[in-house]
Amino acid sequence: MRKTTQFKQLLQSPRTEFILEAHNGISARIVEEAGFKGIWGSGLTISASLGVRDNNEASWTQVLDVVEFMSDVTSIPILLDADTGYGNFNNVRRLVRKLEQRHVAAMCIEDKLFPKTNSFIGEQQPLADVEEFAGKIKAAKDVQSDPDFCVVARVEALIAGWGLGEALRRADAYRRAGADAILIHSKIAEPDEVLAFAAEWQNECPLVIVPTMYHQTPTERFEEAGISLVIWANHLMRAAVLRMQEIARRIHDKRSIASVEGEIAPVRELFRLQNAAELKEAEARYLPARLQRPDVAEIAQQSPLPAPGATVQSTS
Ligand code: SPV
Ligand code: MG
Repeated sequence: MRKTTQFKQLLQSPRTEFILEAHNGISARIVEEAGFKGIWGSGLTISASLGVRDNNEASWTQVLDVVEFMSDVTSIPILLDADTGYGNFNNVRRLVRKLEQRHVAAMCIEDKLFPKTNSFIGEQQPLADVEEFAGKIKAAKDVQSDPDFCVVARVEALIAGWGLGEALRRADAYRRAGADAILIHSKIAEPDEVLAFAAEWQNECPLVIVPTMYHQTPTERFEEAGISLVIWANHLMRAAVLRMQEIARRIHDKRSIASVEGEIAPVRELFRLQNAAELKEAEARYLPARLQRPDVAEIAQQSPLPAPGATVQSTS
């Protein structure tokens, strides 16, 4: 099934579905192997992995390069966090074409101003003009060539302190402009705002949430509220940062790698995640025997992941 169709089915599933953040090829593969049906290409964590701020400091083509690596090594759909769309309606049109070429199933755009700031930084961030933002959604829907490519419209009214009424007004305008789903974002520690929104919204189109700040909420409450898709938005990056800091300190302080060896992934696990076994098999098929590398028994024994492209369905 095409990745776009997989993602559309996630949005339209009668159950609450879950996707997890990834920020590069290896983390994307780890998300898929864990059993998730989709990947959140997080603006925050892609920026963080590049060592820059979540303020559009990474250019949109740099983000595209990262998401292409993620897409190439996975067979589940990616919802790319495309911030504000990196410009106006015209930039959004070009972005959609480039995402479709890379088999990215869906994008999320938010009604803030370029360059954006992460929603958890500061107060009362300025919001986009509703009609102008609706035009971006319409432009995206008009230009997509795959009918199942999805546009998720992210409402930042609660983040900016404009209240429930404004959030609903914006969400309705974006739904009418053609959005396939509404992401309602909140930064308070309780789920009250998004649950109040969901109660009023009455499932007019699928709802997506990002419970980073209201993380203690039992998942059943989201299910009862009819939330379609929950995004666990940054947890692999945060896990990796903590572990990398700890291991780096220990190696530095002990001037030795002896004590950490048993606590980190073996080198052969990196080979496995890179699908080294498939290359070995391909060499056997395509290289004359005299030019093949000496057998690396351990790699050859691993069952290879699918060949590049083998599981990635065309979106056209
Ligand atoms: C991201 O993961 O980049 C998001 C979610 O946009 S948030 O950080 O909550 O804004
Ligand atoms: Mg973001």
